[in-house]
Amino acid sequence: MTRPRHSQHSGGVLTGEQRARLDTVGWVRVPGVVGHATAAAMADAVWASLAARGIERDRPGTWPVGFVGKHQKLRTRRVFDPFGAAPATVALVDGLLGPGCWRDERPWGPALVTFPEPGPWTLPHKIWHVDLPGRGDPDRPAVVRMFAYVGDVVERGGATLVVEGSHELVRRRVAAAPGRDAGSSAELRRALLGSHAWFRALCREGGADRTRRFMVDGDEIDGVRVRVAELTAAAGDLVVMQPWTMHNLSMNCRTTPRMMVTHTVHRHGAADPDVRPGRPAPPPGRPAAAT
Ligand SMILES: O=C(O)CCC(=O)C(=O)O
Repeated sequence: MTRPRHSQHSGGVLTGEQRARLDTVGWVRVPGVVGHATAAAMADAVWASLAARGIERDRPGTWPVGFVGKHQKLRTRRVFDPFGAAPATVALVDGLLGPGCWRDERPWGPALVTFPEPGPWTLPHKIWHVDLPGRGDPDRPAVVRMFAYVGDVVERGGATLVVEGSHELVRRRVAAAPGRDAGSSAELRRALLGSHAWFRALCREGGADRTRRFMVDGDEIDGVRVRVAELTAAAGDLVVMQPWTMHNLSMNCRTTPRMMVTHTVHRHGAADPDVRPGRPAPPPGRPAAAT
């Protein structure tokens, strides 16, 4: 397998092995960025906000099904900011963007909350997307994309899904593109599907044993291993994802809501990379956000 070139900075708190994993696979977990008590206080705030909408923690009968949005007030109140203030996060972003090259003033969020829904858990075919356009220095990402965990998120429990290796395929496209402009995020998606049967099959309904095909077997494309992984982690953890990684939301077939937060930090002076994180529209056949 061709090894991607490493970005300029080392990744701060990341060990050499973790940094290599981030570059090769596209994501890495940083455990215990905030303590359990801090994460639990955030979960309490989410539940208090949901209670105002008639969704009660101790009464699952009041729970909606699937993804629930509109947590802007929590963000405005900076409920999730302890993730950003944590020394491990600061060291991580320093390591990736360079000390003094960024300032994170925006409130942490948005929150990603998915309530349980009936199974069986299936691998989605719609909504696979890349947040950023394919522009800029291919070896010096303009942003750090992170997911933070307010509660434990286990397999089949609504974790964000990523296509490992997809960031490297995009990086090569950007490196090869005239003016280092490989197009918008929608164009990147089209290009990946247009060039590789594996991506086309991932984004097409049906096919035998999709979970095995895409999450276990994966494929090798131009020497890059691609595979779908679930970003599972424990309350208080952080996952950093290479910004050109194709990803998606997933069904929560467990018994408790999935509570995560996503956040992006921008490098000073980078042209506005037009990051569009957050939840795309739900696929047909899946319940829309209840509130
Ligand atoms: O809800 C999720 O896990 C997906 C989040 C997402 O697609 C994003 O933050 O860009």
